[in-house]
Amino acid sequence: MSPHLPAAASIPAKPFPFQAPLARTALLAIDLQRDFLFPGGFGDIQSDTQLEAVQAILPACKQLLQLFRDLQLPVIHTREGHAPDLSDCPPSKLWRVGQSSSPGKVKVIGEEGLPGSRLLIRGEHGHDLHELVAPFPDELVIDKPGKGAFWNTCLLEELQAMGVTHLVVMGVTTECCVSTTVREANDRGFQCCVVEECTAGYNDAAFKQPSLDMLHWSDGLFGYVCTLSSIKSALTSFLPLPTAQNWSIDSPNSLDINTLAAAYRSGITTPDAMVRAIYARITAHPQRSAIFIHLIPLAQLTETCRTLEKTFPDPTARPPLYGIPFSIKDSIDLAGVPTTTACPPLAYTPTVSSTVVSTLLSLGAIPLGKSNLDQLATGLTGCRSPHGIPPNPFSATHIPGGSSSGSAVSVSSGLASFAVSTDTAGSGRVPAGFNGVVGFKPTKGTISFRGVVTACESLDCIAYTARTVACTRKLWRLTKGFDKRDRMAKHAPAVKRWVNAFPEIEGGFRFAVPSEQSLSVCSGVYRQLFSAAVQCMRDMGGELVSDQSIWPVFEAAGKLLYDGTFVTERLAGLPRGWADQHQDELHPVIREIFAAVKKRGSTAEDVYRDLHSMMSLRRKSQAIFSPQGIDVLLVPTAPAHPTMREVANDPIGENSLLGTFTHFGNVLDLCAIAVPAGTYVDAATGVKLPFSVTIVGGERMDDVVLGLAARFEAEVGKRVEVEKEGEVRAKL
Ligand code: TIU
Repeated sequence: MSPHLPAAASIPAKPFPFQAPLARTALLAIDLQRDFLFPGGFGDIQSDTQLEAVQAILPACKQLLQLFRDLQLPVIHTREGHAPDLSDCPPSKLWRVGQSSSPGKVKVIGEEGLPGSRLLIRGEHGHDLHELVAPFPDELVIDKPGKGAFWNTCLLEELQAMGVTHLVVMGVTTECCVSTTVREANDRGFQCCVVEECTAGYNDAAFKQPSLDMLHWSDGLFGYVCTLSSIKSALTSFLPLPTAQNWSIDSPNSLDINTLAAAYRSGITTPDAMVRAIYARITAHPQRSAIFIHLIPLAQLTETCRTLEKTFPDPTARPPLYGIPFSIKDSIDLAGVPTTTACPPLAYTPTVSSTVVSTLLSLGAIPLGKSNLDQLATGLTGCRSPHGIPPNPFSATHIPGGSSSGSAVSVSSGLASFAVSTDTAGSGRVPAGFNGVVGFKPTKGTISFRGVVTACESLDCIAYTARTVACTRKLWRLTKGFDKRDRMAKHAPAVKRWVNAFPEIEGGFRFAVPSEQSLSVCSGVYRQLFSAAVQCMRDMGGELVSDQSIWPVFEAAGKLLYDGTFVTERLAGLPRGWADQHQDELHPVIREIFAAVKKRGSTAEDVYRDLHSMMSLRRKSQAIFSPQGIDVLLVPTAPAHPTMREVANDPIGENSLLGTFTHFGNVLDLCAIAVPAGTYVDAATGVKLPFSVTIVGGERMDDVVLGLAARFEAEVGKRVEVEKEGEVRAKL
């Protein structure tokens, strides 16, 4: 949403004003398909209709759509229909629509309706949306096999992913799909408002008014009803939104996804100009080859930009990541470019991009190159690559963190808007923390891992690094989804949750922190900053739960990762016998780790024992992250920020310390986000370093974790300023 919009709009409605918090409001356009709007379509055939009444709403729908687009608020379209083989259509439905008594009207779903088009079948002409209200490339289209838009669709997950809790609803038909959807939405916690002139049905004389009255009757039994003029006058006062006035690579937050998108929309810069500026910056970086293992040639980048600019000339109708530059961890495939995992003897050149990268490309993002990493994505230090250590922009002596070292450094050094990487033991979180940026590890198996070199496959996960929680959320929302070609992919849960439309009233949440004893491994300044972060969470309405039985579950799960047999899975990801045959080509620390793993001589029995322990701990963790337990766990992202010298002196010991608060994440199938939480001056070197905390949530609680992280980010933003004031006062 635009930062220029006010927090909430009050729209006169029945039974009382609809208070829409604009950051959480979307337009839902129901089934404005040819099959419901054209003579010979499903609506026309099925009912002895008043098709004109339904067609007559189109200009009003277009106005409402334009209003939401002008405000840059999300728009979601639905389409009713079935698979071509009707496998998702209950026989009862087919049978009933075949009972028509009107001669010539006995046609059912799947038969020809509009000329050459099967009725309500996905992919057919009649199934698609009417031209006047066709979706833009950044708008979501939900295909629904039923009347209600939530049934057997991903609508709830998508709305949760966007953080939407309030819906303005339009479309056809009032008595059927609009009513069913609003009734369903009500049970799922949404606040809905139907716009009277933007909905109609096939028997308006009898049904339209009663349908709308039933929705708002009894103090809003299911929701609200307003008029087009009332919503227009409530919302048009915020227009036009201010446009970006200038952009240069050196302007503040120049590469932030939203800043860049606004600059493109205003026409003050283009992907081509951006790419040239960022390329100059990358090539001027003295240590660029420690950050990027492979850079895409400038000529290829400008060619990509030209194609993008030609394909999407309309600045208001562009894909959501149009012209956004990103870096790719070099364990993730980009077609035509070598994937090396910083282990040259294992390099290969894929012909197909990984699913996640393909999706990012299809959304308009521009890949700049492949970023450095700890070899074989094994490590949390960023000091285990033959290409050198990516330089932490905050300090020449401190580590960047790993294994997604180049990913985090590319974002924190202003060499990419975001990075796509991986996180097995904390590889997305730790480097983000040490680089003052956001690092998000969603629930495992929810973003496809296909086309990514595995480190420890059953515990691997895609991660994103970006400057803000909002941008990270956008990347996750746009690229998540079940991929049947990824054997570790997870189906969406059958039982769905609901949303809280009133977090400002019911904003309380419960959180836990590590035990005192485990926090004692933190440096003094990390302890202080972590206490401030805990206070910040309390000030946000969080209740700190001090239940001594919680932390040991996370601690035990963390130990399973490297002290148990799971580390052996790293060998199983390599060709059989490869690690033995290529010892001399491995980074010395990786060689030492693999040798230690072999020496243990773990048996299959040991592996099963560990698997059983993991499942017991997962069960316990599920009980912890439940309505009776806590919403989230707050941990320091790492216990301290070591120097490169400290890591060189004890590469394995320092590494395992770094994972104190991250190792358990994938073992327990959790999601987690590392968020900047202030800065401090390092006593030994005098440099200013970032501090970071990680908010951890249960499986599939990604939207909850992201929502709290955004609030935390805003709260910390306020405090950092207060801290500065304090510093000034102290000096005086
Ligand atoms: N039959 C009917 O009136 N409507 C539907 O089947 N779908 C919608 O309302 N969109």
